Amino acid sequence: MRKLLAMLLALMLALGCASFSQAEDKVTLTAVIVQHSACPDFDDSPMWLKIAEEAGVELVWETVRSDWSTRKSVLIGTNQMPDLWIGEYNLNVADIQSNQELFVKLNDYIEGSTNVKKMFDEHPELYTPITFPDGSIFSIPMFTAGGVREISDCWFINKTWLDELGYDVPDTLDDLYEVLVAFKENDPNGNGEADEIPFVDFQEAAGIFANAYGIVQNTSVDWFAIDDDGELYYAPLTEAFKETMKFMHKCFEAGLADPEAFTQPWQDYYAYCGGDTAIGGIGIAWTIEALMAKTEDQYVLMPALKDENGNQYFNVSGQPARPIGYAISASCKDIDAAWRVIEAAYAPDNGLQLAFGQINPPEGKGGLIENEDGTYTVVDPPEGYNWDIWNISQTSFRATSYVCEEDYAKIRPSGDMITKAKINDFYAPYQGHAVMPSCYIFDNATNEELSVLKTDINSLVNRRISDWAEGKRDIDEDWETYLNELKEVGVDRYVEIYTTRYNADR
Ligand SMILES: [Ca+2]
Repeated sequence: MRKLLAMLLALMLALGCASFSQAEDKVTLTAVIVQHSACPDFDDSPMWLKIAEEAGVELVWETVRSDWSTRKSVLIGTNQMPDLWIGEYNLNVADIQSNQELFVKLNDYIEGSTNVKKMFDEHPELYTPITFPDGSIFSIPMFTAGGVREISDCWFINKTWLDELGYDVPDTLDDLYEVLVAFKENDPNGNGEADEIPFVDFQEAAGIFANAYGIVQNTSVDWFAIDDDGELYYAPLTEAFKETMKFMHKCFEAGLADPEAFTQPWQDYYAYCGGDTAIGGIGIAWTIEALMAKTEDQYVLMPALKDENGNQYFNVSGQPARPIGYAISASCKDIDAAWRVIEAAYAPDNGLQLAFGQINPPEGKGGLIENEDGTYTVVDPPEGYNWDIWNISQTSFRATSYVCEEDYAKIRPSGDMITKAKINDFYAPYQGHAVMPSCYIFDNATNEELSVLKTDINSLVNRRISDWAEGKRDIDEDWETYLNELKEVGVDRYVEIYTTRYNADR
């Protein structure tokens, strides 16, 4: 194709064709993207060619597929920055924070925009993770409504075993315990061996058990939670946490988890759960089939546990937004043109295409078929194709923009699509509880202080979770000692920093 274009170009130039003068005036902008191996380069992407056309630019992509950290330090360290940074894995807050002078402050561009401004107007919470303490904004987040990242891990139970033994899906801790014991004692997989592991990936259970004690967290912020009055608190300091730990211990002591639960690498339980015979009673993973590869049809999703008031809340993991989707280098040769690219990418039709693939794609390609009633049907992958890989190869993977709730509601998933969307839908009724936002931007001094506090405190808490569960320490006897140790490593200051920041937004 390129060769053909080059020949045509040569021919037209030879003929003295004037129609290319406009094309020659087009500014060429470089963009860098960190990309998955299954996603083709964007140079020939119809989605991105359309956006570039609308912005009146030509985009030249550098696609990085491995060793990004080395490449990134060269780009930033030697100031060979691309004009545009596009994609969710390119930059983190620290990259921008330590190099603010290398990036364009975008506040005025946002204010003067239509498409990008619409996203912020509809989701003002998106300002939080990108706004620096002085109010400056250097990046534009990506946000897809119904986003596939609201629940990172789900939990699920072997329904075949439940039916076999005459139990319903448990939704209280007492029922859960009873079922786990029954799984252990009754050879529910019927092979005559006591090979069942009632609860797989048990070290991840603490966060879910805690829901039954009223602790509902954004799991990406490690045990911060919000109480009924809207106050932020640090759960590991509370009686509810202590009770959660006692339940962990009760299960572990009764042999309801793998004895190696706190030390084994995750590959181990993926190996023993992935075989032809179901071994796990309850598991925690990204999807059911990720863990129970050959027995997934035996499992159903577990609901949130009921707390003492009968409420069911499930933890949120992260947010559907990716805070740093787009940034412009201060060295960009035409900053207005670079902004036009971002603004074009956030137009509703482009937002849909980037997230789901081309609208009305040619035969054999993935994307969305536009229906007469204004809805869109997702094109199925070819027979036998893995959905995830297909999806990555047909969309602008890792480089989406904005899909609002109204547009997302028009999407009709294909049969294969979105096990994950089904999981999100399943847990949606349990997500009414307020949680702390995923990330705040602090000044450099506070960041340094936090990084020490966070490391010490998390490691202390995580060590205790396993020690208590395994019975290496008695929870009641150890509790005061533990609280004092937390104080010694600065838990009061840690909580103060987050509380002050959280309250500033209230
Ligand atoms: Ca068995």
